[in-house]
Amino acid sequence: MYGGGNIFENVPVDLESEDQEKLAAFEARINRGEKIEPMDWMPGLYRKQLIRMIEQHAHSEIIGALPEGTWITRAPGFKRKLSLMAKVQDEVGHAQLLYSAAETLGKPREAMINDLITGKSKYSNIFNYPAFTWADATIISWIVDAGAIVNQLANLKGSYGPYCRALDRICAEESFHLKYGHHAVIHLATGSPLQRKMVQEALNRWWPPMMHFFGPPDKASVHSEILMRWKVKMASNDENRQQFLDMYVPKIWELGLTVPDPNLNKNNESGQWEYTEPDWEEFKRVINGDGPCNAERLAVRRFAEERGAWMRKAILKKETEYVMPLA
Ligand code: FAQ
Repeated sequence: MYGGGNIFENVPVDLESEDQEKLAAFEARINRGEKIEPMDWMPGLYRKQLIRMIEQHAHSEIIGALPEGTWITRAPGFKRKLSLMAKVQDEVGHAQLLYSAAETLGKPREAMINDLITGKSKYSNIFNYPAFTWADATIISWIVDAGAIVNQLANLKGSYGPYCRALDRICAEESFHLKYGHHAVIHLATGSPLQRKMVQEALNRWWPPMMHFFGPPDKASVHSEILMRWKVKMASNDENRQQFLDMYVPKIWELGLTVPDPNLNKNNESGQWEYTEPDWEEFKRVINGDGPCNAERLAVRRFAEERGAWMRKAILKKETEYVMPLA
């Protein structure tokens, strides 16, 4: 809908061929804590990395609406239905904010959606797993949102203005989701033996993908070094994983639930959590399209894209001039 073309295709992405004076000034601005805005000079690699990351984040929000979305009609009671519907709607809204932020870097929204539905772009591993029961939906709303907040609260202090402003609003909304999710999990965890069993089983299912959620271990992370140097990522994958464990394992235990990892333990000397390394081969398969629900998730998006085409055509006037958003 916006965007004048993919300017990202024509920019250099190796730092040697950048203007070294401009690069030094750019890095000095970042080190002073200034925000970089869309029309400011930036190295091609910064642009490319931001598009990759923000676009994947936007796709994750839109695909992330699907596993919970299927539970709206089956949520127990009117209040839960209302809350879940509002939450799912928020997630789709987050995707819109993020697509706008990515568009400021020059990649049109149509190209991003196309890369999603053709399987070219990645999105979060976690949304490729099924939500079998109502308890799965509550665990997503609590635990997955918790992980998302840990990551995004760090990154909202980052260097790219439009992304940080989008994250600011997203985090405020996510914190409502987290409260709703926690409330729904407490209800099940303090309910009948069957409800407790249901929520424990759901936690067992979501724990391994949740350990993957923060990305590969730092030593295997491809992009962290440059993203942290340029203050796009404000905490490493392992730091975020540790912070999530620190904040949420005690809350899970408080509810009398167990974490399905016999080796999970906080080492009091190092202050670090020790855990069983999740299956990173499974992670790779899932993020590369071969998880339990990848095909289904993309089929839903493709269907939505095809069904909505007439509407987009109808509302776009031929003479409209499209501008790149500055978000
Ligand atoms: N899933 O070098 P790194 C949400 C890929 S929003 C899939 O460490 P990086 C809201 C990575 O892309 C959740 N792929 O990568 C919600 C790269 O592949 P590439 C999403 C992953 O970028 C809640 C390769 O592995 N959040 O949940 C994952 O430095 C409830 C190498 O990895 C964001 O997107 C993964 N988990 O760090 C909605 C936040 N991890 O591109 C509904 C912004 C890694 O070279 C319900 N993103 N990969 O082909 C980030 O903070 C970072 O991009 C990371 C990954 C931390 C996700």
